[in-house]
Amino acid sequence: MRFPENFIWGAATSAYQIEGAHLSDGKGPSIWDAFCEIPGKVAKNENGNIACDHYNKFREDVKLMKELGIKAYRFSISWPRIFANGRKNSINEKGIQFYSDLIDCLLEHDIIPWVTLYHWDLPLALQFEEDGWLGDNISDLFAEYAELCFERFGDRVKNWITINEAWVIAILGYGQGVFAPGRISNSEPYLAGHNILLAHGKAVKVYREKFQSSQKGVIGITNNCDWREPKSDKPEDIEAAERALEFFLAWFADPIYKGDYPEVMKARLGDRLPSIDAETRNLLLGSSDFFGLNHYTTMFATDATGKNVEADVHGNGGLNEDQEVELSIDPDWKLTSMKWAVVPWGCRNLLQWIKKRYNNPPIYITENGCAYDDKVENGEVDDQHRVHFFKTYLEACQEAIESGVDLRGYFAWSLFDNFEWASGYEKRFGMVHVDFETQKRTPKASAKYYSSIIDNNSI
Ligand code: PNW
Repeated sequence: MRFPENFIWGAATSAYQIEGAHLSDGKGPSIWDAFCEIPGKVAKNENGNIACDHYNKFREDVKLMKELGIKAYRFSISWPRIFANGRKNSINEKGIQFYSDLIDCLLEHDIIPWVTLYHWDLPLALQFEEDGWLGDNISDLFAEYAELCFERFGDRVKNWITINEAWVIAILGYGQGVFAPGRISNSEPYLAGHNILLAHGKAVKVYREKFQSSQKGVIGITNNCDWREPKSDKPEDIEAAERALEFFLAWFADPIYKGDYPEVMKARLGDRLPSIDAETRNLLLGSSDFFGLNHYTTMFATDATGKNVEADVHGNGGLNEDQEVELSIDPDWKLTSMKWAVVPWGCRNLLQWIKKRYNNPPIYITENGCAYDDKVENGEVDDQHRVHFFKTYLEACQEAIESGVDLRGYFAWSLFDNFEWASGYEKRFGMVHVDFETQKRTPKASAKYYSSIIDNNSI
């Protein structure tokens, strides 16, 4: 089966993970620059100071994308490269020039830019001065930064993503403290999440009021969600899986598609979950032109009402106590080097769940991919595990499309091996291998496989 005509085939990256040049040409520090300085937060105490040196190598990187036949490139803009201290009074023209040149270079190669405005690298000054995503002003400051981007790049960028993965920012950054800014709390994630939604809503409002009709682009948000499969067909396990999906994806998608947080979250979190008043409801409802989805893995869900589930690698414990859901995996499932299970049918089920809950929105998978311990041998990387991953997940996408899901595009994560946050450089997600000593790029077998899929518009 072929994919729909005009299906968007892309690859994705993010600023801090690939650019390097972390303080070059007037860029200010971000919370990730600071977080990496804390011993023990990142594997081997690595950082994104150089990463793939994409800031200096973007022209050859775009050429490589063209050779691979990539049609769309999703990258993110680093807020502190644009406003060094996060505010309008610290505008950095050299940083703006970098993105402007990158965008021009992409367009010259017929590659469509898909731009994410926030992929986790908050200006450090705003962490100190505004308490990061907990602050009352942060959403307005984000909207001002977004406006500058629309102004300077919107003549050429027609696809905007406001925020990448509100769940990760809130839970991993403010709940578990494993990502910047490293806060540990069982209430702050819900306040951070709320302000992230406000930031998204305010940026969209600016775009729609001042730019959208003349620039003719689209804007939306990307959220991440793993699939939760009921462990048994007992009603309480079916409910537990549903509850887990509501705490994961509906937390951020319901306000946008239904105008309020899920009932189950309101009931279980009480005062910890800010409420959505009429004004906020208006701001958020209908504020995404498409449903951006990042998806990586699947777990079983078992009802754990009244049980004390111990914290473990499957994400149990901690904040999950609010849900009373126990997570587990099937021992037969194959794992990637992140220990994430490869379960393509979970991707299909999740797409169908979104279709049903949100009335069949246009969906773009803005990230999907896997990490493996790839090695260069005789100048080649034969990553057959990743080839298999893309093949089976794309087959699952086709099944979803056949069942009526309006899936319009797919972005592989990631174009390059890069700085994998708290895991450092050891976890390789790229279709293109990067030797971080020499900065040599080597397309893996999966890159060639992905090229052929794009060429044929079918698997
Ligand atoms: C996403 N989790 O992060 C990000 O958007 C990328 O920057 C990242 O490189 C990629 O996925 C691979 O990790 C996630 O723990 C990080 O559930 C952690 C989780 C999910 C997504």
